Amino acid sequence: MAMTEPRDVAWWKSAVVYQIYPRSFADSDGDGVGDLRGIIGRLDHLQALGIDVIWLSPVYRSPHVDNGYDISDYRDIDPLFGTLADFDTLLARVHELGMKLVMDLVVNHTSDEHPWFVESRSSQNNAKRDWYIWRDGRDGAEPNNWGSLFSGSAWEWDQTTGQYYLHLFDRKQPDLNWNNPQLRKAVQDTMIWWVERGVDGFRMDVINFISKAEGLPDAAAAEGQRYVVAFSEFADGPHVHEYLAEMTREVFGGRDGEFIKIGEMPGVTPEQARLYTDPDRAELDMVFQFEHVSVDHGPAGKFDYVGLDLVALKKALHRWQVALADTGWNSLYWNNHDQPRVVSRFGDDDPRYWAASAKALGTVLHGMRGTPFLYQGEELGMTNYPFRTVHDHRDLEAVNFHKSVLELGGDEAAALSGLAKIGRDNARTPMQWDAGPNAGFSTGDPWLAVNPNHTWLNAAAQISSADSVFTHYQTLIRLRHELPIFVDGDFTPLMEDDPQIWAYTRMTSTAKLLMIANCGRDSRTVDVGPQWIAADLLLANLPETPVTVTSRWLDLAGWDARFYLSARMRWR
Ligand code: TEU
Repeated sequence: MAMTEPRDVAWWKSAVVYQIYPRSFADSDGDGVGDLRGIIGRLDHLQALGIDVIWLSPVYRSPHVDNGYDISDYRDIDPLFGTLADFDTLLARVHELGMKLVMDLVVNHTSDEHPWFVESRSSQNNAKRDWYIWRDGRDGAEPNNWGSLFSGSAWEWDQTTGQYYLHLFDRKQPDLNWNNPQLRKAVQDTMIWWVERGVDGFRMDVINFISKAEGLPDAAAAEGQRYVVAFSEFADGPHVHEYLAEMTREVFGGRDGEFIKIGEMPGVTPEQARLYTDPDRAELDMVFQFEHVSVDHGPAGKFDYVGLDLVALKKALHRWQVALADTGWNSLYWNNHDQPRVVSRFGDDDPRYWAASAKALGTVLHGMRGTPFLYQGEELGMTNYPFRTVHDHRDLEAVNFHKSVLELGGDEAAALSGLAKIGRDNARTPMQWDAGPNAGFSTGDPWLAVNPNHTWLNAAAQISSADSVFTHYQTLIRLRHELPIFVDGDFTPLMEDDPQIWAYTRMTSTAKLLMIANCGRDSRTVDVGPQWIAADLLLANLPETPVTVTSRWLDLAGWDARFYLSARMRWR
């Protein structure tokens, strides 16, 4: 008797999301910075790729200290990017093409130029004083030992009112006080304003930082350490679940299933993520965890690059697959505007292996359970930029880090090599549309240098080629839409301790899928067991891959990656 499995209908479970970093995507007016009209002119690229949802990094009014993650007006578009009318045109066009649009919501902090903060800092008695986190100093110094994620103390002294304010990021990004109910209401009203404008959801920036530990206690410090990035005191704090549930209730009411709610959560554990994404709790739909993008960070922090341990990378992602198998949902990503390019980081950007490794990493990630995210240029296999001096970087995180290394008498060469490998500007170089001047991104001077490899690595070259990285991603996206096993199938890791082979299975009551990838240059012969004999090849990244499995031994070339599909009854 045929068994029909009840299918979970949440629309975002079979969707693929594409992130646009507007500043670097497409420039329509030649000022060297991407803009909304530029995006409108390139929507055909996204439609051809087949994605379902666009996540737009911030386009609100901002002084752009952190490229728009420092917002001074939540209800307007920055003139750099266009106007609200341009935004409405973009949204309408996206909807006409059958796609959805998600806004970036940065509400752990605002810009210090936001009118709320301008009021808050005007006097200790101002009605909005309590919308931010103000404290007296302690023994003539900062209120506690918390460090900013962007180097130095997390506290800034305010001369006018004689207190310090908290900023987990830059001093121009003061943290909001979510314990204040009026502030929470103001944030919810802003979200409702965008929902009424027609947006389809939110990607919420560092949303697990909004509830700080009661009393803002010192964090445990190592010997001689002055400032500590105190995840233990501000991540997943005491009221965060309550505030998110309230937000969902107040903003979306009973309609929350129509929207997508994504939480960016540095330091989140799988146990916490289960709570955030448990549908019965109605908080969020999925979170961005950071474990797999931290495996190459050393003891001295993210720019202390220690190289890739593939087993650690596999185990990090597998742990999340298993932890959210029954309750909750994963997001799947290699790249975003904060991460270096995956083909240079976990793949092999030597021209001989570049295409195969870009496709192999796509295959590994898109075969997993969760909602896959692509970051602009990832569908082309864009690589890291050859950064040399600190002047090549624009990102304040890089500039601050370099400065603090010099101040502390550290090793500048090591700092620069860490920045070149892990720095965020790797992701932010302009999108490579064609081989022409400035890669077709802008007719003006781009705000950040274009990667010199755009002469051969660009969209125009790939769209017309049958076996490009782009066409491989087209197929990965189509498979997720067409085959329920990618959405529903149970996940089981294989050969977890193998330092070169990445393999897992997905299984439903009727079908079984094998993902196997050789994450290295050397060829390997791998025993996959007799149960895969006669399985059909669903996708390969190299030419002349056998279309059926004829032996338990598979011969894999360097960076060979495959999906095999089999009906389950075959070995019952
Ligand atoms: O990032 C949060 C975050 O903690 C890191 O990923 C961040 O990029 C930093 O490098 C930590 O070392 C979010 C945004 O994605 C990022 O662009 C912003 O700079 C940050 O929040 C502040 O809004």
